Amino acid sequence: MKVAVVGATGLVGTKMLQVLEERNFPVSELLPVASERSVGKEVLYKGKPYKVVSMEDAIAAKPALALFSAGGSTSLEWAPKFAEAGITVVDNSSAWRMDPTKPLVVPEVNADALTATDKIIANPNCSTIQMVVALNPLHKKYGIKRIVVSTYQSVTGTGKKAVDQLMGERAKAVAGAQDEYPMAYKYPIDLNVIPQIDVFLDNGYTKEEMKMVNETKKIMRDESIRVTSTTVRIPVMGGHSESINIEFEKDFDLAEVKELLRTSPGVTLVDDPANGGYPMPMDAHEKDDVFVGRLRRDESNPNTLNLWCVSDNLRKGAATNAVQIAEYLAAQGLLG
Ligand code: A2P
Ligand code: 11C
Repeated sequence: MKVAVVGATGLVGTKMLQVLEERNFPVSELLPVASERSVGKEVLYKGKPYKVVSMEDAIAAKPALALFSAGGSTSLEWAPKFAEAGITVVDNSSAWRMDPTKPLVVPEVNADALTATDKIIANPNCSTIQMVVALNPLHKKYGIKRIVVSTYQSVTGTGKKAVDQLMGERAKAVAGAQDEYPMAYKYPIDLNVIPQIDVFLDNGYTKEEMKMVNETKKIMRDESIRVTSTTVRIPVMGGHSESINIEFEKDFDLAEVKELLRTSPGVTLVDDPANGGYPMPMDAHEKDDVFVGRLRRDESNPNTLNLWCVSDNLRKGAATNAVQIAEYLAAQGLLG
């Protein structure tokens, strides 16, 4: 299958190439795409160099599939052009997620929403993906009434510039390095915590927080689930962490909750706190699962559970989820 990766020089695009390779996706011809300034540069796939091509040349080559991760405005402009040419787009930006005509998919939760007529498919926000993978099995069994989530998010969610800021600040603090580094955030991130991810909206929440609210309801197909979120950037690289408080309709048995999560696809239960067993970004890094632990009853409220969940935001939160959508489309004969 001919496959285009749009944004192939970026953090997520590079990870998409890595995940396609690792999972042995049937790529017969790869078309890496990036901005005009990168056309002609090379990216590596399966150890071989591939030249970056322009958007126009990628469309003309008529791939069956295009994985997009080049920002919202690029997707708004270009995804419809690919779709019109009959190319199925899986888009990692926020451009199409809340469009009622476009599916927003986490395969473990709602792959059945996909049909052959879907030409633009939205990949959810990373912090939403890991939360719904962990919570959907519990929602099916006990019915979620309300979610209160606070996040601890990796700088990799912002892109390469933020990684360079963190590493630059650290080198300066530790070794007195004088090299210039970019500022992806308004404030230092090393030895700091920034309670702002993306821009503030009129209701006082950030865009990232409202993504978690709105995308969760759409993916879990339940507008009645109440969600409130506080999203926070921390000086970490391996993945996003989330403290989640969930109030259910029905009461639960804690041992049953653990068993349910232990056997759910895409979830790894790490819950042995007495022996230091709980999920951490350093362990989730470069893994595809969502790691869940610190399971305990909220003793302040009936039918309510606390849990801690960690996942590599560039993998399950972005590239792996997109490739899993593509694998589902291919397996069901929904491409081309
Ligand atoms: P380029 O490297 O040429 O700028 P990140 O989120 O890590 O910064 O990556 C963004 C990705 O999106 C990069 O591959 C970048 O390419 C690509 N990109 C940015 N703007 C455009 C555009 N207008 N058309 C195509 N690709 C774009
Ligand atoms: C972050 N979640 O960690 C963001 C990055 O809507 O796909 C992904 C933004 C998005 O900063």
